[in-house]
Amino acid sequence: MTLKIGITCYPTVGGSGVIATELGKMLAEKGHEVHFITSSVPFRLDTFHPNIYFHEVEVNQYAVFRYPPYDLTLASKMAEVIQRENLDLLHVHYAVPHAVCAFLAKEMVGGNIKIVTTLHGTDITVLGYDPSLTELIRFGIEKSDRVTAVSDDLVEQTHRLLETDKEIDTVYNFVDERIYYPKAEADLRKGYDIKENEKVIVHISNFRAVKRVPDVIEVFNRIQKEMPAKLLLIGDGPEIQVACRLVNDLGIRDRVKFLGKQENVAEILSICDLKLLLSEKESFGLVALEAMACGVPAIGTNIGGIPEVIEHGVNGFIAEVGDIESIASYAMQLLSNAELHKNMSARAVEAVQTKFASNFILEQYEALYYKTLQGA
Ligand code: GMT
Repeated sequence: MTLKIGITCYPTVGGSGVIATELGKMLAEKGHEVHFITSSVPFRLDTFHPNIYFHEVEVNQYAVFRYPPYDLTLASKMAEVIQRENLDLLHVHYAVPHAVCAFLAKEMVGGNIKIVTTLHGTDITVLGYDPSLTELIRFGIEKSDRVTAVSDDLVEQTHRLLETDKEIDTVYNFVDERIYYPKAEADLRKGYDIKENEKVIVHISNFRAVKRVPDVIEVFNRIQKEMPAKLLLIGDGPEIQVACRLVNDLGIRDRVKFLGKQENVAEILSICDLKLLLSEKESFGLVALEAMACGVPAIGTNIGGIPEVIEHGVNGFIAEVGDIESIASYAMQLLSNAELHKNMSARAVEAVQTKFASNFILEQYEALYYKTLQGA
C-alpha cells in the first residue's frame, strides 16, 4: 500500500533539510505521494517527480503583528493540505516548532492524521539557549504518534534533558549513494591548484561556534608543517572572520582555500584525503557520512552521535574535543600511510553501504509509518 505523506522541515537548514528532502525524494521513487509543506522549495528538491508536490507556507507580515506568524500559518497550511489531499500522515523534522504545528493541524482536522517527528538535535540546542521552551518541546514530542532521533546518543539526551519517557527510535541518517561515491576528479585538483604531492584536508559546516573551526585550522597548521598539504573550508557562517584571521595569523593563507557555500560537494570531497569534524555538539554529523561515502576517512570528536558514524580505528579516528595534538597525530598517521588510508577509505564506503544504506534507512521509515497507521 502506498501512502500520502506530508513532510515539513526548514528547507534551508543544513543536515535536517537535506535528510527530509532526500527521504521525500526516495519515498516518491517508491510510489508514495509526497507533499512538502515548507516555507520555500527545499534546496535539495532539484529533480522533478510526478509523486512530489510542494505547498508553500506564505507568511504575511501584517502591520498589527510585531512578528510574522510562521507557526500558525504553517499549522493552517498543514490542515488545508491534510484535508484537500487526504494525507495519511505528517512527517515533521524538529519538535519545535514543527511537531507542535502538526499537533495543532491535527486538532483542526478532527484528529484524523498521524504525526511522525524526527529529532535532529536542534531542539536540545534550542533548550540550551531558552529553557522556557522545555515544556513546549516535551509537548511536541509527547503529542507525536511516533518519534525518531538520528542517533542513540540523541535518544538518550532527549530522555535525560527533557525528562520524557516517550519511546524514541533511532533511525540513522543516510546519503544518496548515486550522488555520493568516490569520483575521479583529477581536473578539479588542478583547478584548485593542488600539487600532485599535496594532501587535501576538508571541513564543511555552517561555521557556527559549536563547529570549532579554529581547531580545524590549528590541526591543519600542524599537518602542513610535516607534509605538503592544502585545507579546503566549505560553507559560511558567523565564525568565518575568526577563521580568516587565524589563517592569516598563522601565515598559512596560501595553503587554505575558503570555498564558501558549495552545491556539488561530492565532486570536491572526491579530491580530498581527510575530513575533519571537530564539533563540540553534533547529534549525527551528516557531513562526515558524505565524506565517507566519497571514500574520505574522517576524524571526529567524541561527542553526540559522531562515534556512531565514525568507527575509531576502522574507518577513521575519534578524539576528545579540543585535543589538537592527538587529532593532528591521527591525521599524520593516516596521511603518511598509504595502506592504512586505502583500508580506512574502503571501510568508510562499506559503512555507508551497510549500516547507513539509504534503502535500509528508507525501509525503517516505511515500517514506522505502517506501524503508526496501524496504531501499533
Ligand atoms: O548542525 C547544524 O547546525 C544544523 C543542524 C540541522 O538542524 O540541520 O544539524 C543537525 O541535524 C543534522 C541532520 O540530522 C545532523 O547531522 C547534525 O549533527 C545536527 N547538528 C547538531 O546536532 C549540532
